[in-house]
Order: sequence, then structure tokens, then C-alpha cells
Amino acid sequence: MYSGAAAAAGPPRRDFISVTLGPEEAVGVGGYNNSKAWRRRSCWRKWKQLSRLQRSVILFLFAFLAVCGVISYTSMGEAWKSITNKSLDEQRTEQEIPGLKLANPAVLPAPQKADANRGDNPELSLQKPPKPPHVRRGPSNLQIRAPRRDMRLKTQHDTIRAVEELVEADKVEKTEKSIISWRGAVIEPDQSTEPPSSKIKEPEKPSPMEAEDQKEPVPINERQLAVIEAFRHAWKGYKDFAWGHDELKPLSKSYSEWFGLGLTLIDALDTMWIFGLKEEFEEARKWVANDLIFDKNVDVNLFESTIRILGGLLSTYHLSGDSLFLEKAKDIGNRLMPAFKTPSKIPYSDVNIGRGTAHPPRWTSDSTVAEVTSIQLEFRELSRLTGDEKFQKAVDGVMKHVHTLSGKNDGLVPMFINTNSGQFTHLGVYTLGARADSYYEYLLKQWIQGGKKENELLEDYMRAIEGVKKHLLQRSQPKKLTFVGELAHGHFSAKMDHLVCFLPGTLALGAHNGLAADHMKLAEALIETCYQMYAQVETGLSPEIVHFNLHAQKGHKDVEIKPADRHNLLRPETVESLFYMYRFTGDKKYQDWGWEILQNFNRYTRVPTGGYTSINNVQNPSNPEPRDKMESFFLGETLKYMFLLFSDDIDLINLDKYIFNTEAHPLPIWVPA
Ligand code: DMJ
Repeated sequence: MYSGAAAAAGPPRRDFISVTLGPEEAVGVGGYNNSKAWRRRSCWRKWKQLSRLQRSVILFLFAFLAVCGVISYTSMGEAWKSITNKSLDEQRTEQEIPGLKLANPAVLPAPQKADANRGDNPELSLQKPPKPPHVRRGPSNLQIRAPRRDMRLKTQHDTIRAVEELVEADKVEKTEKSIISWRGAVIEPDQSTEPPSSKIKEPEKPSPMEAEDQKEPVPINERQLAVIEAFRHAWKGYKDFAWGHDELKPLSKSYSEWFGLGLTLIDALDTMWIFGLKEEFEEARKWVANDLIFDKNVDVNLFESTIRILGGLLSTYHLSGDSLFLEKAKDIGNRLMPAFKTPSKIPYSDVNIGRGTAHPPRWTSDSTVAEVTSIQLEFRELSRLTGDEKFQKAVDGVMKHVHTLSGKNDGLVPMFINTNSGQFTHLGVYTLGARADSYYEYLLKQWIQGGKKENELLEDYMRAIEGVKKHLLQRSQPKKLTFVGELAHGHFSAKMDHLVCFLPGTLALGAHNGLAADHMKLAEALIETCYQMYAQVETGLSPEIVHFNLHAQKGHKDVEIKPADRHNLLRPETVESLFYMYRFTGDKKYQDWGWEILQNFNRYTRVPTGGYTSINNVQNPSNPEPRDKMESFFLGETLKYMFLLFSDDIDLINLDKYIFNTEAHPLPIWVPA
């Protein structure tokens, strides 16, 4: 390269200035020089040009940044290390089990995203509700084998939201957002899934619940939820004003005592279990454990305490697997045994369970036929569970004796039996209502309970139904309703107790178990009649007794009601039969009829402060005249049968595995179908 100034000075001279050019200089003045050495020199020159103050400020800033750097490095180091490690672990897992990453959230889970999902889908948000600190888990025996998790979640969608609404509506109740699942048992999503702790040992047989535990859950529907709501309302009244006593008096906010044994509480135990009311059940269980004492100087009615207390304890034992209930059942069973110490072995009606003495009513030495022949399911089961045959021997003896007795009319039995002679008394009067009703029911049910082997029971049952057809069936006018009347010394009476409405259900159960098909036809006709006993009445509730019109009269319905009979005690029989009819036919009209009845109970018998009351006048909707008493069977039977009627789950107390006693307490069939 040459210098332009030299070239312009004259002719070219061959004088060369030898200049050794370093690379920077070779670029020429003003050219771009970015070499490290040049930059160093340049910086240094600039630094020298700065004032002392400027240099001090810059030095201070550098020192400050250096200190900050050291601090932040130590605190973030660990975090980075763990993030890095987790990330690596996850990558490894992802490689080993493809797809697992979805189940295990990534390094930084996205709670915001999950929350957003909840907002979008309220149902999902209820699948795993937050557990409030006060919520207690039930005892292990409350925790039944859980269905597969995916099925549980499916079930919860419909059920739990409605349960939540109920809970919210009930300000008194604390919220436990639990999941009501199949068979009414409460299962929380993350709860232990152990099977019931069945304490059954020799000679007990395993509970048939095991097999059912494998089945898929069926969601609880709106109508069932309405029944749960009714139960909770009734229970609130009992809890607030009658806790531990026999019956609630919901208007006077008080209670009545019959045996002083917490009758309503015991009668309601298995209902709570079936409904999945875990907290209520647990609270009641505590009362049974701590306060139910049978060593009391008190007279109890053998039949009533057997079907309600012994039956209730046995069924609760079977459903829950909790041996407490079996222990209590043994205790009361033993205390009732003195009733059989009679000359005829036909038991007395009353027993003092503290003293161990028994006696007939003061005015007679007779017992009621229905009473002495409707304690068998319970005592037989107690023998099976305890291995002590004395219970079964006593009650089987009664049946065998009654089987041989004269005084029947084509299988129909009189209403009374003498405890001294062992003979029927008050001959010539036949009814399927009060004092005889459950004799017929228990003939069939014992036969089923024992595996359909005890032929005498079946014979007596079949003969009795023929007797009903021959002597007691008539048709009313104008609707031609088939009804069961009464026979008194050869005279037919068109009177039918509401109690007789157990019969359609029993007939249907017999037909389901292989008995004559015409029993089912009769059942269909009779349940229609029982429904009309509600539908033709002003409140839509049946009276205790009706009289049917045998002759058409202008302006008259089929059903007539006498002033003395127009009360309603919240009885279960019609709902009970509706349940059987729906189970065996699948005809939804039976559910609809039951739904109407539930609504009318709510309309005319519900007491705002808690509880339901029996009423005196089903014909007066503006004043049904509350009687101020809630019978224990309203919780033990009526609401339970309602709940089962509205269910489409045939395994919710499967009728091929369980037999209901006459107080709606399910007991296992010994040889299930
Ligand atoms: C219950 O105690 C039982 O159902 C019994 O068999 C008849 N009476 C009441 C219900 O009505």
C-alpha cells in the first residue's frame, strides 16, 4: 500500500518507506480495529481519562454486583440441584413406563390449571372434596370393599352433587362431602378399601355380602335422595328431643317410652347403613356401645322386641360386620328366652328382661298367633350365629305345634292361642290383618331362609293362600278392586286393615321363589287395591282400616272410612309391597305410586322442627290432626322400603340373598340362590 500524500508531492520516487505494519495499523486510520490488545489498550486509555470520582463509583458498583452474585448463588443452588435431579428422574421414569407422566405431574405441577378445570366442571370438583378437620372416618367395619376406582368416580358424578345440596340445605348438619356409593356404604376416594371385618366364626357362615362387594356401584337417584332427606329430618327430631328414648313426640318436642331401650335408634340402624349415613350411624353405634343396657327391670313385649331390637341388631351385624351388634343381639336373645317357659311352650307375650320372668297379659293367658309365629326368623338366625341351638329349638317348636293344631279354616288361623293348653282360642274369626298377619308372612320367609327345605312351612303357606282365595277375596264397586276381607263365624266382612297390604309383597316373593304363578297375579291385583286405599283418600294417605263397597252406589268410591279408623300411623306395608312388586316386575308405576305416597307424607305428617307424626284424620287435608308420635317403624321400615323401591340396583339388598323380617331388617338366606 502507499501513502497518498507522498504521491501527490512530485514525480514518483522510488524511495520507499519501509513501514512494518502490524495487523491493526494495516487496516488504516479510521478503519475498524477490534483486536483484544487494541481493546485492552483502548479501555485502559479511557479508564485513565476518567476522573477519580468516576473511577470510584464504577469500582463500587462492581463490588456490589459481586456480593449479590455470591448470595444468590448459594440460595438457588439447592433449588436448581433438586429441579435438575427431579427432571432427570422423571425422564427416566417416562422412559421406563411410557405414559406414566400423565399420572405423575411434571416438575412444576400446574395448580392453576387444575383449579380452572374445577371451575369449568363443578361435578369434577366434588369428586374429591376437601376434608374438613372435624370429619372423622368411620370405624374400619364401616369401610366396605370399594368398587374399582374408575367406577366410583363415574358414580359420584350424579350422586355427590345432590348429596352436597342436601348437606348444604341442612344448616344443622356439618358438611362431610363423602361419596355415597353402592349399597349405601360411604366410600371416600382415598379411603381404605378393606372388606368388612366380618367376625363370623364357627358355626357362622360367611356373609353373602362378599360377592356383592365385587359389583359395580349404581348411582343414587333424585327420589332416593328425597328419602334420605326425609330420614335426616326425622332423625333430627329424634336426636334433638328423644335421643336414646323409644319414640319421638315431635310436636311436644319430647318422647315416649315403651320399653326404655332406644327403640327408634335401634330400628333405624340398618336403614342408616343402607342409606350411607355414616356419621349418624357412628353416633348411634356409640349409643349402643355405651348406653344400651338390657339388664333392666322392665317388661317388654316378646314379639315387638324380637322384630325391632333383636332383628335390628342382627341385620346391622350382618351389614356392618361389627361384632358389637352380635354381642347385643345375644344378650337380648338370652333375656327373652324365659318367655318360652310355659306349659305349652307357646311363649308368653311379655318378658321382664332384667328379672328373667315372663307372663301373659293381665286379662288373659292367651298370646296372639301372629306374635308367637313371627319371631322365628330372628331366633333361628341367632342360633346359626352363636352355635347355640336353644333359640331355634324354641321357635321351631312353636311352628311345629301350630302346624298340627285344629281350628284352622283351609289354612287360615284364628287370632289367639292359649299358653297353657296350646290350643287356638276365639275360634271362627279369620283375618289377614292385625293379630294374624305375619303368621302367613313368616311361613313363606322361614321356608326361604332355611333353603326351601322345610316342607311343613311351605304346605301351611300354600294352604293358607288357598284359604284366602276361597274365603276372603272379594271385589269392590265401582272399580272392581280385589281386596282381602275378614270372616267371622261364617260372615264375610268387607273390612281390610292397612296391615294386610304386606300380602302383595309376600305373594310376589313366593312367586319369585317358584311358587304358583297365579300368586303373582293376585299380588298385582292386591297392590292396586292398596294403592287405591291412598289414592281415593283426601290427603292421599291410607287410613288404618277401610271398608270396601260391595255394591255400586252413585257418588261412592270403592273405599269407605269409619271415623274410628281414619288415622295413619306412618305404616310401611303398602310401600313394602310396592318395593317387591317393582323388584320383580320392573314396572315403573310402582315407583311412581311410592313417590306420591312420600310426597303426601311430607305434605301432611312432616313437623317443621324435626320428625314426622302419625295423624288422626286422613280425610281432612286442612287439618289432619297430628297425633304427636313418630313410630319407630317409620325409620326402620317405611323410609327404608321407599329407598329400596326407588333404587334400580337389585343388589341393594338382593332378594335372593336376604330375607326381610317383618320389621324390614334384612337377614341372610342360609343357602342363597
Ligand atoms: C311393624 O312393627 C311390623 O311391620 C309389624 O309386622 C306390623 N306392624 C308394624 C308396622 O305397621
